[in-house]
Amino acid sequence: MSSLFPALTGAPAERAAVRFGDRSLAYGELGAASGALAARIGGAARVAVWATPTLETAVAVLAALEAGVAAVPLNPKSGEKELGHILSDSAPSVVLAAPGDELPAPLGDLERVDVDAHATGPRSRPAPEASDEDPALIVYTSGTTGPPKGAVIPRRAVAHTLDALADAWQWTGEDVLVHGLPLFHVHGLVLGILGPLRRGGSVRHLGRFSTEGVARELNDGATMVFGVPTMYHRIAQTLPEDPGLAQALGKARLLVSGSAALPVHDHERITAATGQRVVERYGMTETLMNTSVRADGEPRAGTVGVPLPGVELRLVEEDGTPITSYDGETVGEIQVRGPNLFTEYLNRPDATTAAFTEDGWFRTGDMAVRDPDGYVRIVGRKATDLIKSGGYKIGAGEIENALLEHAGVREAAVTGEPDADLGERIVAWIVPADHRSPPTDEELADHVARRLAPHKRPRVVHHLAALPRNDMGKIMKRALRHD
Ligand code: MCA
Ligand code: AMP
Repeated sequence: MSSLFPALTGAPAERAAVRFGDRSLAYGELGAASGALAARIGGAARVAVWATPTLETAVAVLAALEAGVAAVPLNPKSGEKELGHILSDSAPSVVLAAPGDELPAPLGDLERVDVDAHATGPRSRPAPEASDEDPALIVYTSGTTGPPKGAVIPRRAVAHTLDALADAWQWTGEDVLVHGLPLFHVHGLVLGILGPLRRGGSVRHLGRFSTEGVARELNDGATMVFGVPTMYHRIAQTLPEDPGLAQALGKARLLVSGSAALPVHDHERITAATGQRVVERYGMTETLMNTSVRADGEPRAGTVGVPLPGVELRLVEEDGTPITSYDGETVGEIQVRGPNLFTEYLNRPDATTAAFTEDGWFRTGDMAVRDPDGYVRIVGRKATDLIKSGGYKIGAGEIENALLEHAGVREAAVTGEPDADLGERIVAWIVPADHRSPPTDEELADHVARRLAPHKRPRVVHHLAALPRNDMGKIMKRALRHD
């Protein structure tokens, strides 16, 4: 297929491409650096990328895609158990990392290639022999039970979703995006880095999100902001005491929120202070983007807009019958079909088969209604064992297993509860092995952070004498209460 990023060789060499803090690359430099690395890794089956929020990650992922090699982005804060699982499951032949980055033990046996973000050389390179269906990325995503699964995302899905968003958002090479999202998930990496580069525009990454950083970049010519609801909530909280932030946001062409629902209250506070309406889009690691409120459409807080071009979307009843009435009331599961979809879960044919209907619709597990004009409103989720915290999807089972590996824990159950900042926070219910000396909350949080990842740590821990169970011995999570 043709290059996913024609601007790497075609845009003026001096045109701004990516910036992280005070380090930046223009298209000429990015084309040279990614070209040099692509030549080095070409022929590899799969490479892991130590996905810190740096220029090196952008260069590494572009190089892999330009070489037609699948990239597996790794969360640099992943704990040893999670990292070990991802590495043994995806079996990359090398790991790409910034020079000087210290890599933890599970990566010790893997060949390492240091990314030279300032390598020089020709920008032109032979077109990769990869086809549209070849994998571009393998992104790990949590399920209700067991370890995360690797969603295999083909090149055509990346191209399709980015071009559909360009249509919905009137996104062009003139846009300058600002964000502070992590680069090991679809939101920050595919939309936030690959998106601007496919358009021939530029992105300024904040390293880590801050309202000051967003205001600074908008005052300095940035036109779009991408964030998860927690980030917009923090913006809404800051606005009353920071008129400069309101002014800066007022200059943006488009503010986009996704990864979880943005509460209507936060929509309203931002609009009241800035005159801007935040646009929501709805996606998933497995499907990339499905719907969005369009830049030229009617903004409507509490909805995720309409299906993107090329995406088929339907709601179905519990028994699989499609719901045909758009009455804003009848709730069904969202199923989607189209070129935006992943191909499979790596090494998990069972899970792949279960995720699709017989006629090829992907079951999202999200529950929604449709307004009479087709706007989609997400109202919930089928699985209560999936928690969305800070925009991260976290499986309760994964945390329960990690907690049970702690010597001080006899039984464990994990739930999510509403949190104004994070959307949901992780709550652990444990039966200590010894009630006279139970593990401290901090010890359990550290244990989960070290095994899995810091964002998966329980924020609240309750101690119980026993977990409520039904006659079959199954934990009744709805009966979990703290006295
Ligand atoms: C705290 N920390 C710890 C511990 N406690 N580290 C180790 N052990 C501990 N016990 C560290 C954390 O690593 C973090 O470090 C810092 O302390 C603060 O942690 P935390 O409180 O968790 O962070 P936060 O500031 O509350 O984070 C909020 C956030 C974050 C910035 C909004 O949740 C975030 O980046 N969310 C984005 C999620 C996302 O991109 N999802 C997309 C997937 P440090 O500060 O150094 O990091 S969904 C997707 O892709 C689909 C397709 C879609 O639709 O978009
Ligand atoms: P992930 O598996 O981490 O890619 O997260 C995908 C999930 O995030 C979806 O299945 C939805 O539940 C949720 N999600 C993404 N965008 C939105 C949105 N705008 N509103 C509500 N939920 C969303």
